[in-house]
Amino acid sequence: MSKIYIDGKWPDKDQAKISVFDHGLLYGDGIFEGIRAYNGRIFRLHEHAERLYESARGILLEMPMAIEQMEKLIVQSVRVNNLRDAYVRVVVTRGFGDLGLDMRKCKKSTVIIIADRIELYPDFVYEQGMRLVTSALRRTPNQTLPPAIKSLNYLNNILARAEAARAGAEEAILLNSEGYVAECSGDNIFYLKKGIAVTPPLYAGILPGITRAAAIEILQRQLRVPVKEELFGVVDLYQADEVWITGTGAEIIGIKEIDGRKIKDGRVGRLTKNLVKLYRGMTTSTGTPVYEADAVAH
Ligand code: PXG
Repeated sequence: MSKIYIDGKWPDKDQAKISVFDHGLLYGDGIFEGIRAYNGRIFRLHEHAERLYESARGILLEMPMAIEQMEKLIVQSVRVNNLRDAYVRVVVTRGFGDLGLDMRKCKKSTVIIIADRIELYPDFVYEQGMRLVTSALRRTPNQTLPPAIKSLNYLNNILARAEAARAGAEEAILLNSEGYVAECSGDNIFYLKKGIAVTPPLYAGILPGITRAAAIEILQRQLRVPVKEELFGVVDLYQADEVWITGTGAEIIGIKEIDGRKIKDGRVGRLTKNLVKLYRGMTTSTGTPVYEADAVAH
């Protein structure tokens, strides 16, 4: 039975419970991270921890431990469950309070760390590409709760994803309130046109994806492809040479169709295929070791 970290304890999965008065449940008042471990190493652990702590600062949430301690617990969550490939979900909520909105009633935040096996997308998705549709919902604007904060309020994204599924697509594109492409419901987005890779800038109102940052590094350093962060519309995607999405769960997936329009010949592009391969090389050869044997092996 897998063990879950909750506030200093490691109960079994079926005993891992929180209060119905937790403001994470009552109001979605909290933050989270989704992190992966590959072959006994946690990919970009420090970047994920930093984003978690930035999210906490953004919502006035006091973290009950130092970031170094959090990183140790994340490593431990993979180790106590004997996993080598894992998906780690860190959730920090405002904690137990009363039924009002007042966060001062919540005396201590709740920290939950779940390390589990990961559900991968099937191989054919990487080989044949994914379908996207543009959602009628807009990405929550920077003027409200900024998308850079990975908060527990994912309902907008969940509804966009459901809309995509009902239209026969796997992911939804969300435009920002000005109508520029922001990102997908749980992934960032890129396109390639005439040898230049383009992705929305952070000010478009997006989550600063850790996979996005890794993809930019690979494009610039290994593939020598220039990357521009600029605003664009959905038509730029329709007319692109290649489109791909990036995310911890998805890694890098090529897009074959958007809103019923084929991207080029409707097949995953050559650059996207190279990116997928190089990203896999990066995830399996770098990262924080979970077990001592992996620490000395490299
Ligand atoms: N945009 C949004 C809105 C996200 O939630 C990403 C981009 C990609 O970021 P990273 O750092 O992962 O490259 C995310 C991350 C899942 C899952 O189980 C993934 C996310 C959120 C919730 C669940 O795959 N996304």
